[in-house]
Amino acid sequence: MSRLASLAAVGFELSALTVGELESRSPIDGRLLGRVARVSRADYDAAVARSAEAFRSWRAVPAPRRGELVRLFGEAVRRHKPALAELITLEVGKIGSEAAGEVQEVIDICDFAVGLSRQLYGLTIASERKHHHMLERWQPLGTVGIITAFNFPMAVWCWNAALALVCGNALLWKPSEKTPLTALALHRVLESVIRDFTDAPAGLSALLHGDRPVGEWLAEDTRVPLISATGSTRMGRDVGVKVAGRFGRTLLELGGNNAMIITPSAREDLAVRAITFAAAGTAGQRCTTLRRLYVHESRYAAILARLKRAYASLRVGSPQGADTLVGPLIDRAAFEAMQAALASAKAAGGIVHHGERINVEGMSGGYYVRPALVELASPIEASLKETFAPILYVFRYASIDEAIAANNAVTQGLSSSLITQDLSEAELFLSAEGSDCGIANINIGPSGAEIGGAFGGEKETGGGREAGSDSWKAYMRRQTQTVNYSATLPLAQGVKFDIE
Ligand code: UN1
Repeated sequence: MSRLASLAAVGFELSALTVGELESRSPIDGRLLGRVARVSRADYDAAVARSAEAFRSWRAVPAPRRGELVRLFGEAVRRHKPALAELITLEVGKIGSEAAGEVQEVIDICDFAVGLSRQLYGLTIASERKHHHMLERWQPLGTVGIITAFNFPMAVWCWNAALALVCGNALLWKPSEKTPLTALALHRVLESVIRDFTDAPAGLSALLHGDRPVGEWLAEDTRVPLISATGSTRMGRDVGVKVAGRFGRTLLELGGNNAMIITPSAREDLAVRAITFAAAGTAGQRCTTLRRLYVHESRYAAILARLKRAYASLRVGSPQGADTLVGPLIDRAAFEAMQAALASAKAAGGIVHHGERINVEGMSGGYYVRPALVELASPIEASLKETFAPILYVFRYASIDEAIAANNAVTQGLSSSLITQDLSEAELFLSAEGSDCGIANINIGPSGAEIGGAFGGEKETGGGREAGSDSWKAYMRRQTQTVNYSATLPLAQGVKFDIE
């Protein structure tokens, strides 16, 4: 626990978090970590009003100066990195290197946003009228509501928050009810930076603890022009429809059902490592987790044998153990969903390897499993769904066209990958006739994306793009401006409208 001590400087102390309706339990052993209060409707309304007020002054602060706030936040996160990572391990059950990696993702997006704060580029456009010019400018949007999932309790918020801040917006954050403490600690770091920053208004960012109703309040609130939500497709459909009903905007990052294709020329060691990290890493609880594997029939037996060996020796245990690779599932419901998917796969004729619960000494309150491999002849209901657990469905294929069609034959469209030494196959996969996902990788698994690229996916994944590239545009209002510096008023398209 001692690593958490640095967070006392920003007013976060686990031992003080003893009151409130929301309980945080560690997936490591089920132990109660702390409690926080759920936000009431009145508190919620007050926070939205404060954020609207904060937005009015923040939007006028020059963007590079807004970037300075984000730079200072990134610096503070660097200082608290060990503590924040420890908290992720405690509350989400990620192994040390993955927890540290998540905090690094927070730092990286801050750095990206700082650079961006001097690059919110618009366009100049040629006008058809003499002595006129046109511009496209990007303006701050307002308050951005950010709804995040348990599995990336810091990074996904920061993809949104860092960009939204440099774009001149105020923030409201509804974290997963499974990870209130991680959110609280990170938000306290931001609050401490805001407090010391002269140009930052007090209500610039608020944390709204709660469950479903808080998400609904945000979705229905016309004072919040953009809702960025990460989570299940079911949640996204709900939020998406509500926000659309009031003509608000959404940025959705929903379910994934990501595939990998192992071609005849694939390097075997690389493939096995890529598969195992992407399918079993983070205990299968990433949106980008590998869930479907298509192996060319000429390689099937060998790859499957290697995978079975690798899975049998995967070190499953407490994420605080130095050499653990697979920590616990988030909770009992996740374990039950996994077992139900495996049972239905078995009933549908699948051959299931592993997937059983593992008893870790002294941690009977945690749900530890050996990641599962399921051999299937063709898709079944379970393989078309996203079960947030380490289950990899393995198929064989004969032709590359068949494999690409199978990659695309699901309702989700987040990430995809192909392992090959064959240039034609790689280029086909990356072409218009290839993967239909938001992310397509060659010789890399579908997970573990860098923040520099736009992150998100197609179809039921929701269509939103976060983090790098030009994702910042989602957090701004596009304005087309036309300026006439002549003494007359020529009309566009040659329209005549001469008055007496
Ligand atoms: C998620 O699971 O919602 O690409 C985000 C990855 C991470 C982010 C995952 N950088 O796996």
